[in-house]
Amino acid sequence: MSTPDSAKSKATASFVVVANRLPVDRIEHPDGSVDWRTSPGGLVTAFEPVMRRHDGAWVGWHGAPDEELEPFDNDGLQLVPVPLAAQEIEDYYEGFSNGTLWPLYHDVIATPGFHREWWEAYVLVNQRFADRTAAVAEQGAVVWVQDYQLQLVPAMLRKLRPDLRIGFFLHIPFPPTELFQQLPWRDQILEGLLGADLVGFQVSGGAQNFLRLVRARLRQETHRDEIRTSDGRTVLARSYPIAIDAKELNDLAASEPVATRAAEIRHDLGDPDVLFLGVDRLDYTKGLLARLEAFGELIEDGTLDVEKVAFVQVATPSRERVEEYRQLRDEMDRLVGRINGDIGRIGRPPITYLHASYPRDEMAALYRAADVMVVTPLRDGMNLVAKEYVACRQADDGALVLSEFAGAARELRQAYLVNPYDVNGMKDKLIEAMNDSARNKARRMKVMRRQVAEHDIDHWASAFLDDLGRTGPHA
Ligand code: GDG
Repeated sequence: MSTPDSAKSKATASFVVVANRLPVDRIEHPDGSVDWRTSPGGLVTAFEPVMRRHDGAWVGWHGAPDEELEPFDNDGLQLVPVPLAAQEIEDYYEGFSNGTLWPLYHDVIATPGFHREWWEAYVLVNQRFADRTAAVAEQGAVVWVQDYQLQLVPAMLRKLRPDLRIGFFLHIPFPPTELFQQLPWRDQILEGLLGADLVGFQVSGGAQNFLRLVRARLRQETHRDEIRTSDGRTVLARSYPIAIDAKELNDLAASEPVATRAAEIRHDLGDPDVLFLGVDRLDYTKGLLARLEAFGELIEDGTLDVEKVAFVQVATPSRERVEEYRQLRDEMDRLVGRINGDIGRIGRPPITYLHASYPRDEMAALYRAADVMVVTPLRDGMNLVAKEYVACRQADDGALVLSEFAGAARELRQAYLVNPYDVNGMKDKLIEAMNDSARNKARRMKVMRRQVAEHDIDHWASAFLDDLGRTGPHA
């Protein structure tokens, strides 16, 4: 596809974000014309506002196989597409990224596949990302590489462009050393990351795991959060808990249309006394099955009355070509079908299961409508949904049930914390959250709202970029 001249991008940038995906989806109109629309998802949601303010370039795959696109501007963002062949999508993206690294980094909840052809594609594609970035970055530019799909890029880029200041941020957990060492290519990954001046993690445990591995496996010297590499550089490894644009979401949730829609949602659900809500990508790390089982049992054993409560579970379609995700979808269909079939009444299905993606204002209305937000991942780097719910609760009401194993649990200490593997514990916590006094709920919510408002997305990005600015021999 050719890009109109007017939309062509300027050639280089002083600030470059590198991520697996560009933050846009392509829309093809019936007349054949093409538009790009900002796409949903954790990374994009978190990152786009920062990007706009910096007027930088974004290097990433545009989402379609076997297609080479010229760099272009969209909605004020300079976008640099990286092409991927269909086989590379299978091996690098669905394979090594989502079939090896994703389960390995999430406590091996699913079994990681170790396949040499997946690894080879990962190396090749990472090199392509590094090459494209080297071509768009100005002399001395700041480059911020994102996430587990691109862990080799920092070292590859440093080799091509030693003048650059390179940061890397991992959005998912960095695993305990025992698990990481299962990876046949463990040293290459560590060396790849060490190419950065600053390696950022969601929580300090991740940074510590990394520092331990670098010391033990690569025999590099470390001092607190600094690594002195054998080629004479200093690399920092620190935590930067990712955040949300709390003000924007707060204002959206406060708006009249969202308030009206929230009331409408409750009405359509039969005006339940208590509305429980889950919002997740349909992913085995998110703990969906155990959560719904816990809720179903509470109705089955008579603790909750199906006439008085409702559970809405939004499960956004995700990675549907990866086998484990297809299996999870079937299991969810079966479980929800069984629960609703066994204990539902006419007009009162206990669980409203929505396997779909919704616009942002609909999400805000759901957050506003829900009395108890249920966020129970088995392992999660951060979990933005938990923070989003808090940001929407202007009246300091509502309750957040949150897994101890989400990064967000470090900051949202006043949530009703649960072990998501403990179904009975979860049942107790759902009831506790629901029945707690309005006063207690408000006390907890106030503290969490302050935390989310003060540590917002700007704070996150500046903390990382300020530290990056102070690193390296460039200073
Ligand atoms: C990864 C890490 C880390 C979901 N459904 C819809 C929708 N969403 C939005 C949510 C939220 C985002 O997607 C999901 O973010 P999470 O943080 O909850 O989870 P992951 O996708 O797994 O993200 C995670 C994150 O990266 C950032 O570093 O926190 O730990 O796994 O913003 O609101 N948005 C819309 N419609 C939907 O149907 N508009």
